[in-house]
Amino acid sequence: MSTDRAAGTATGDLAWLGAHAAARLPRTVHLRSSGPLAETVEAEIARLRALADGADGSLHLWDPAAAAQEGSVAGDPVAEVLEQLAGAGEEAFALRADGDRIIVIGTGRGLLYGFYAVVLGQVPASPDRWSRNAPAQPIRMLDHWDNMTVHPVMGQVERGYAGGSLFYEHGELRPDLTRVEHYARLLATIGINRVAINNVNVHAHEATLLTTRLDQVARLAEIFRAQGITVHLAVSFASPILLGGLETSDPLDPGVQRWWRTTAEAVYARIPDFGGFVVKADSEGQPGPFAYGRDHADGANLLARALAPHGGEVFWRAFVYDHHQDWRDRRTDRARAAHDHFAPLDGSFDENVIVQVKHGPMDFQVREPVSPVIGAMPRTRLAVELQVTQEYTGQQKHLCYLAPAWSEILRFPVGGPDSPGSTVAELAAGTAGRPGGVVAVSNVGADEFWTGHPLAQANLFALGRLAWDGQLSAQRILGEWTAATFGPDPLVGEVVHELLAQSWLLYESYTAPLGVGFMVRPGHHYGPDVDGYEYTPWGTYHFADRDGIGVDRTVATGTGFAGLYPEPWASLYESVRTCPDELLLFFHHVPYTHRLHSGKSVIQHIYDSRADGCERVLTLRPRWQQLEGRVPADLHARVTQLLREQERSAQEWRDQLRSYFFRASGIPDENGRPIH
Ligand code: GCV
Repeated sequence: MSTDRAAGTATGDLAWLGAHAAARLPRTVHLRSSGPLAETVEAEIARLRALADGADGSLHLWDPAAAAQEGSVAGDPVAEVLEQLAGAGEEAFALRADGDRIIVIGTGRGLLYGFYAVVLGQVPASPDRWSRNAPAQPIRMLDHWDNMTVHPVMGQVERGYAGGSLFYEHGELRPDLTRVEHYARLLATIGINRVAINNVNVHAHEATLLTTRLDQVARLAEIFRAQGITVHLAVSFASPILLGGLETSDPLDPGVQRWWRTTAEAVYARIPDFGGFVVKADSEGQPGPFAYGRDHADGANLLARALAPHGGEVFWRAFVYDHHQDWRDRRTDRARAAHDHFAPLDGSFDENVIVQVKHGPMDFQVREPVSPVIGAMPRTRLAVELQVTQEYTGQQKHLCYLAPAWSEILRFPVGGPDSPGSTVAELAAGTAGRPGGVVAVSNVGADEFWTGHPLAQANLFALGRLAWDGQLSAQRILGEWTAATFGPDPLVGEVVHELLAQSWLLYESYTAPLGVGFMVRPGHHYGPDVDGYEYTPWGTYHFADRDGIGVDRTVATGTGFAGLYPEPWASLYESVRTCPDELLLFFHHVPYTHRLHSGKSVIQHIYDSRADGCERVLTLRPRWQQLEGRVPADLHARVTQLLREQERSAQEWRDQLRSYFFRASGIPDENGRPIH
């Protein structure tokens, strides 16, 4: 672990909140706030002070009362900005330069966020006007898929690629939670305001966090609370049976309802600001309301009513599909499932239910269309679920900076380009009466670099920044992260940018062609296996044969999935002529000789992009070598080792896919590059 000030970086312990961030904090800081997080700000100032000397000038952190006493800044009365802040909620802050002073005004979380914004250089302080900042998404949440014990198949963190759990060890909370404290402050710097602390696949041991192990939740809640973050628990829908000894979990059963009410009361007696429950029901073996002939609104409202008296909320996941499919049955389409189950329930969920929808209709593949569910539930609070942990995007062994993908998703006007307020970001954020947001699966674990691949920290950072403001460019966010993590060295900035900026498209180029997903090894999901899932009960994803490839999801001849979108998307996806190349095989089954808009045939695209992508991967490590001595040695070594693995794996992807599709199609590569 390195906190090497001489090398100008601080990595292991502090990620982007180390010496470089500390160096930005003005030497003189005046804090005038009686807000709830003032003590946190004070402690953070002291902590950062110990890391670096700080910048010239002074920082003034005021709550609105202090600002009102001040009266004016740079000659302007503060009354107007205070009025605007009052209407913007307790997460908002305003920032302005006045000579060599930087002024931040905010209440509660707003002041904390404003403080971190200065430290991380997220908002430039203008001498001419106040920069007002408020988050676009009311809910900015991370879900942890952590088990307390090591699961025999899934390990301790399900789909975790950064070592064991940050929270738990040997089935209980870790005795030393110092790194959880660091983690909480890292999350606050990027505006995260909620976390869920256990896996949505709730095993028997973890289920007890709700009852007999509640003290452990309370301990974590205390740590996160100090950084303005509320804690949530993933619960099993079968808890009344598992924990309460009842014979049923039927949502309409009065005994079940009573059990949830009493349990929620006990939780709030211990943790008054507890956030609520996250539920995966009737999905991949988890229990749910279907067992009792009830629907998902019945299920969600059961929990919502137990939490409502205490202000708690239910995050009810829409990830419900049949994982006992018959590959011979071409009508069942996993892509339709969430829409089929949830869209008809729009308007039936209680006010404190948030339906949590994966961003695409499948499951966090490297490329998917936006889920039509997001545009189909105007009377329901929604949260769009993203995956920071890189399950299908290289498992934190490959570089894959996901901010460009998330930007594309958040900006997509799912309700139609001419329909105002219909981008994914806008629909997720909801309205004042129905606030929603963004929830993402964390990529952090007990690993000394937090994320396994040290450069995967950029994804966590970007997730928070985009949930705060979906209009920020992926490139700008990358610049913020790089400077805060590695300092101002221009070569470091250049190389990190070169490695990460295009890495999602690069990863796509040698792995999943044209919107086909799941060509991965079943189980662990790493590395190529074209037919890995094709004949399994989990769904069928490419239908490749000697003549063609892709899934026909048209209304005319396929599963009808394309028709679940509003216009113009339904028609655009329906027609092979207008469907975008990158999604062609998601929506259509076409001959290998089909010409893409790019001018290439499908088969030649498959051949070329794999070979080109791989060649490009081979250029990354020599470039990274140039940073030896300019970034901490341990971090440099870890990245070098992982780049070697990325090279090996990319070659495997290239060779398997090129060979597979040559053998399937019999069509040679017109460029004559080797096929095995
Ligand atoms: C937590 C995918 C993953 C599972 C995960 C599931 C989910 O299927 O492979 O490990 O389970 O998504 O989101 O619930």
